[in-house]
Amino acid sequence: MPRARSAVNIGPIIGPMRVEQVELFHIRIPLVAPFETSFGVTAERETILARVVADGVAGWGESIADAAPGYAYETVTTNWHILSDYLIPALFRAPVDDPRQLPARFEHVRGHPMAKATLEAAMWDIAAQQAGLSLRDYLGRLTGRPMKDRVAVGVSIGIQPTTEKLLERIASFLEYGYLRIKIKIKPGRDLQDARAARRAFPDCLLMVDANSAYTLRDADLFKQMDDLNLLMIEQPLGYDDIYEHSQLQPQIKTPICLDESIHSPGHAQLAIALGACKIINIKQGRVGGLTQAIAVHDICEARGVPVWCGGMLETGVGRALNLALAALPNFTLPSDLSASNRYYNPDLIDPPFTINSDGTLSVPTGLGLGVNVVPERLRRVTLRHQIFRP
Ligand code: OSB
Ligand code: MG
Repeated sequence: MPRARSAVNIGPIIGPMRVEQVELFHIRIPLVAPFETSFGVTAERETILARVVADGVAGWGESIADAAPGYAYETVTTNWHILSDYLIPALFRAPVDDPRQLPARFEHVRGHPMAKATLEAAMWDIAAQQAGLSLRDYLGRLTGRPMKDRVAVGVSIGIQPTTEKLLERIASFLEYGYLRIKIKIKPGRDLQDARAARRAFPDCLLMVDANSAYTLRDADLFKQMDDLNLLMIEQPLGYDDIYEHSQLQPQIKTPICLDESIHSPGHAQLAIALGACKIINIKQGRVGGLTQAIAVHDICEARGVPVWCGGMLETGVGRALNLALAALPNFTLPSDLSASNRYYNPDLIDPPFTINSDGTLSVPTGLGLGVNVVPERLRRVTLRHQIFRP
């Protein structure tokens, strides 16, 4: 039986964490249905989980990298290499006094934000547990900000075989309680799907995500989308572009939201200063961890740019971390945070995340991440396991 995360006894808010052991698990877990984006189809989620032990307390982190470099250059294999050869040794080098020191600890590795974020997540889980707090309350204490109890959630719907099938999927997710619908688009499956969705569901919060499938030459397509009252258009242009988005945004009324292009607080500043977007999707793994994610949140808030939490088909481990992050006040738009059963049956954690009747997910209140990994389920999906010690 996994140890329940409940009884709370308040310790120091920040104390040194001496890392004794790190375990990596390369997992492959089937999705309840294949997920298609403009960059490919996934039927099984492949990623890495890290379990870190410091001073006898175990914390968990989940990578957002996938088997293939379709969304970003990092993969399970590059993460394994960077973690085992650089980041884990850096964690063993000296105690960590505060999880917010980790971006500096990992600075000698350029890039590889997803690998860095995986270990940082586990350290945040440990730090919050040592303080006797849920991660949400721990972040609230460190930032001095009011944290939400519940996070408004939307669902991301992959490209469907037909427009009719898409409309059926939207109807069932709205029925289930999701507050916002995001549909994936790609050339040939864009305006027609978006128009059909808007016609069938005139009042729903609706948005599209192109995952970088277009260029500035497609500006007319996005101008036509202005008639559909979309909440936003996510990442229409190049995955590493900010400039061309700044050329597109003034040509359309619909807000552009950047996802793939934003890897740091500096990118967020640049994108906002250039007028490349009006909204930012924050994925802690894409920006190198929770510390940087909070920095992006704060920059956006100071400039009046709302944010929401993106997802990468996380298991309950990554979902729990995302929920604590999305409890920050500038997460004002519905996030890509679904119930566990949207992607997994069963999830790796117990109990699973379920959607509340008001279209929210509750932020866990147990110690740290507040979720328990079921060892037997983890064992079943693990392809490779390695233990590292100082
Ligand atoms: O672009 O937001 C994206 C999933 C995999 C890769 C990229 C993206 C997505 C999603 C899924 O949209 C969001 C979720 O986890 O629910
Ligand atoms: Mg996206």
